[in-house]
Amino acid sequence: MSQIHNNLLQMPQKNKTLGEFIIENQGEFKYSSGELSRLINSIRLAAKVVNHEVNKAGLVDILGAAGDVNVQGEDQQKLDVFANEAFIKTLTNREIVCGIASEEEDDFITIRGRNEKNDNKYVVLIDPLDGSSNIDVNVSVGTIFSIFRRVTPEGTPVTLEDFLQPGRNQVAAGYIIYGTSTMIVYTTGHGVNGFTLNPAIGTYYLSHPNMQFPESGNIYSVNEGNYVHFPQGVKDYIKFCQAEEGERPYTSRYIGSLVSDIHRNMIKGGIYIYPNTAKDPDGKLRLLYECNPIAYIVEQAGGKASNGFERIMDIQPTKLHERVPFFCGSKLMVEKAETFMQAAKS
Ligand code: P6P
Repeated sequence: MSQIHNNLLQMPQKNKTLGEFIIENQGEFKYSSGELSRLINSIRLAAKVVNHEVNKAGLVDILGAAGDVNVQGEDQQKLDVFANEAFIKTLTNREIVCGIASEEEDDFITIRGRNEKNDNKYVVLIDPLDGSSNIDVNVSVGTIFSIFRRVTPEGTPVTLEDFLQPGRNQVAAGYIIYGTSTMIVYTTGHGVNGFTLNPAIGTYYLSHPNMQFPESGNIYSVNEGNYVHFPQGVKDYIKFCQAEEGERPYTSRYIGSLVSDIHRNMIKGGIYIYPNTAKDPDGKLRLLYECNPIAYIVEQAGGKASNGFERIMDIQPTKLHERVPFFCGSKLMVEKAETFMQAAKS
C-alpha cells in the first residue's frame, strides 16, 4: 500500500467526523428529532457517490453533453444528470423530505412518505452540479443545497408555496466542492463548518471549524468579458478596484465555478459579482438553489449577500428558476460595491 494511502488511513483522529459533529450539535436544530441528522447524512452519502463519478470523469466515457437541454436552455452534461439522480434518490429514501426542486428539473418533485402519506416536513432545493461546463476541462465543480421546513400543512401534498420562501426562512444550507479535495461546507444557523473527505476511508473530517468570512479582502471575482454589458455601478466598482491612486492591491480571480470562487473568497477575503447584463437582464444565477444557500452560508460566516441593492435572503421568490443579480462576499467589499450601485442609480 502506498505511503500516501497509509497516511490517509492514519489521518489524525483529532478532527471529529461529520457524523460525530452532527450528533454533537443535533440539539441546536430547533426542530430536530434527528431529522436534520438524517437529512445531512443523506446529502453526505450522495456527495460521496457524485464525488466518485466526478473524480473518474476523465477516465470513463461520461464526459460530454447528455444530449438533453435543461429547463435553463443549457446543454446537460452527463454528470449533471447523474448528480441530479443521485441526490434525488438518496433524499427520497430517507423519509424526511416531502419535496425537491432541482436546477435540472422543470418543476418540483413531490416525495411521498411511507404508505403514500405526505407527512415529511422538509423541502430541499438543489443545484446538483454547479459549474458543470468546467467538467471537461478538469476544473472544480460543486453541489449547492438549501433546506426549508414546509409551510403547508403536513399530510397534504407539497405545493409551490413550500419552495417559494424567502431565503431567511432556510433551516440549513451548504455546498460540496469537488476540488483538489472534496469538502462539505454547511450551516444550520449556528455558524459555518467545513469537512474534508478522506477518500481512503470515505469519511469526512472537521477541517474548517467555525469558518469566518474576512471583513475585507483584495480579490474581486467577476467575468470581465461581459464588462460592456454591466450596469454602470458595476463598471465603476471594477474601475475603483483597478485604479492607480491609493493603496488598492486588488487582484482578479474568476474560476467560472460559483462554489469554487465563493469558497476561495471565504478563506482569503473577496467579492463575487454576477450582475445583470444584456444577455441575462435578471442576472444569471438562480435565487432559490444558488444565491439563497450561498447567501445563508456567507452571512453566517460574517459576510454579506445582496442583489446590489437588497439583501438576497429578503427577496420574495415568484418562480422556481428565478434569477437575480448577485453581489456576495466580504462585508466591506459588498458595501463598497453597493455604494457604486446606488450612486449610479441616482
Ligand atoms: P459565466 C456556472 O454555470 C455558473 O452558474 C456559476 O457556477 C459560475 O460562477 C457562473 O455560472 C459562470 O458564468 O457566464 O461567467 O461563464
